Amino acid sequence: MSEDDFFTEKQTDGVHLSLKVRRWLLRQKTQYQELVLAETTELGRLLALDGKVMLTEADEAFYHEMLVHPTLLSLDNPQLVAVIGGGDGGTVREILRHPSVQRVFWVEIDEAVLNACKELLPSVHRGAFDDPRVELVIAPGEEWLPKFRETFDAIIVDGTDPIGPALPLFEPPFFQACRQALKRDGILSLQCGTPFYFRDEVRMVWRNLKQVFEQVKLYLGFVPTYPSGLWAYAIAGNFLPNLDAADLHRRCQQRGLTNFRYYSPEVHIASFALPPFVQELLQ
Ligand code: AG3
Repeated sequence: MSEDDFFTEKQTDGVHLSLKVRRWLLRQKTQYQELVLAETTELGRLLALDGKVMLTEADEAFYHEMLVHPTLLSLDNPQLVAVIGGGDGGTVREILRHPSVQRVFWVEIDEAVLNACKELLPSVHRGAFDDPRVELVIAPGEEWLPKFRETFDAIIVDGTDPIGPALPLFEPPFFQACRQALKRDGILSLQCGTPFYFRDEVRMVWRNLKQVFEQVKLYLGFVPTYPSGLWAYAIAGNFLPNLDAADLHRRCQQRGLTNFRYYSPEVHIASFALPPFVQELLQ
């Protein structure tokens, strides 16, 4: 068995994750990054950018559900949503499940990623590219967003790690732009890495958000193919409602939301309970 049969992410200098590959589907240097799509032996198709796992078919729903639903279910009537990044379409797919949503601006920097995912990851986007509510914009999010004022009910940032080219999406100027582009009770959510290996990054994102928003909360989910599996998300706004599981159940029912793989109202509530080693990062 040769090493070529594996895709390996160097999660840290000393910890690597290797997924056995049955077939390489695409290896391409785009204008922005190195794109890999492959069929793994155990976890379905894999999307990687710059050597980092973005998703596998086996666990992408864990991530996309937890990035989207805590935010959209916190809003009474989300209509206008902006997604920054998320070229595979999984985030947009989950947003479109909310019947009140009228328009999704999907802002992705790399057209090559969009084209590859549209063709090779149909189980992830499930038609999101062709939904009439979706407006696709090819642009860097940090350049596109600043022209909006009090426009969006939610902004969801589905970027790569908060290091390297995606860093501007985790810095105060971009968060300021998000705040201005959100309606008064609008909500921002984003992924911010693993509190186990990426402590400095999680702390940096937390501090940057706190500088800009009245209320910021961190919550956790499990994504087996991401570093350590324990993944942090942040939710921020001027006003974050306190909903209990009964409220969330009611909203899910009203919106016809069933058949989640990871999300549930109980998981939603529990995901905000932070272990001491994570709380320490936020001091
Ligand atoms: N967005 C965040 C992936 C970060 C994973 N990091 C890593 N493997 N080091 C993924 C895009 C999915 N829509």
